[in-house]
Amino acid sequence: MPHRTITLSQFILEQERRHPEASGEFTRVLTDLALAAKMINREVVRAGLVDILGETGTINIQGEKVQKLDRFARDVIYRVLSATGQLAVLASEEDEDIVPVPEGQPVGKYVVNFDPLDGSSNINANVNIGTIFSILPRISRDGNGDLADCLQPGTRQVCAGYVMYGSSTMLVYTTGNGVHGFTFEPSVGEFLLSHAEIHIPERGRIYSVNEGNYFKWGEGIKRYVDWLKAEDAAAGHPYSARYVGSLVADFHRNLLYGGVFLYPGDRKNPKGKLRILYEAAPLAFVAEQAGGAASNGRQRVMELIPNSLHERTPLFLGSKRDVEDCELFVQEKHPAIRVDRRAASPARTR
Ligand code: P6P
Repeated sequence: MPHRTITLSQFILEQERRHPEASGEFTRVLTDLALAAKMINREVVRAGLVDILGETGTINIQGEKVQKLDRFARDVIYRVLSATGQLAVLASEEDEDIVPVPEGQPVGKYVVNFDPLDGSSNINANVNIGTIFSILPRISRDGNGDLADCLQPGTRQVCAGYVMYGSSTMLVYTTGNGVHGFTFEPSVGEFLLSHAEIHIPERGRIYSVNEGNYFKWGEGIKRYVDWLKAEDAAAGHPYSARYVGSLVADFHRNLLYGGVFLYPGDRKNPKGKLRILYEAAPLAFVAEQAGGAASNGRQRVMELIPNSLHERTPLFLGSKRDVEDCELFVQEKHPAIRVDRRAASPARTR
């Protein structure tokens, strides 16, 4: 059977037909996000040329003010999405407060929380960076959306995913019916289905964490990472350490190969670095739909209800069994800890 070329738009329509209960106009939002991603991709892949082109490393939008790439990405997404009539309100990593639909534009029934260009500090090193998005139904009744529309738990998401920009740009998303990946084909300007029904292995052999923070972590996470690194053939340890420092790139690799991404809290930042609304919750939805898990060490990330737009959370994300092990270490309940303690405690003399 020759491989069928399916564009993202064709796939979305097929999914709507197959899952009429899940279809909603949010698919128009998803389609428009893909358009914005193509526009961002064009600039991101050029960014490596800025020195050669003598530009200032910023984007000159139609002769207007020059902008940093992440601000450019935010404006493209805002411009494209706010023209659809689907949105009630947006929130982004680049905006301190919620972003209403522009005056005079129709107000719709969806909310988009997004990180326009996560990891953008890596751009000059030509490391993959990404857009992370989360689409939710508004809860307010009418008029412009409000803060409460954005501050919903991840379980309310109707769609979530990410775009990873690089030599091969991909869009990966879920609407609650599995996880599907599309690779951008510049020659036709389309995202083509390349990874249908992505499933993350139940257990991986990779851990991704910035070990430079090790001495700031709590005992539980220290013990967990030490356990992963210790020689134990029966447990398949040591795991391999893989850390790009770009969330989308680290998550995407672990999604395909299996493994666990860790961004723990520490004594300086008890809630860690990553935000619930537009980093942890959307990737948690993708991870769970691919058969994986996402936890803050004690609770599903999907159930967290943020009190503010930029609220952070410790994030343990990836293969189900690995996230479970991590939770047990954080909660001091993992059987390996008891064995470790028995081994460490001196033999009792009568
Ligand atoms: P650290 C990039 O700045 C980012 O927000 C994520 O993409 C990435 O996972 C994390 O921060 C890296 O943080 O502290 O390890 O440099």
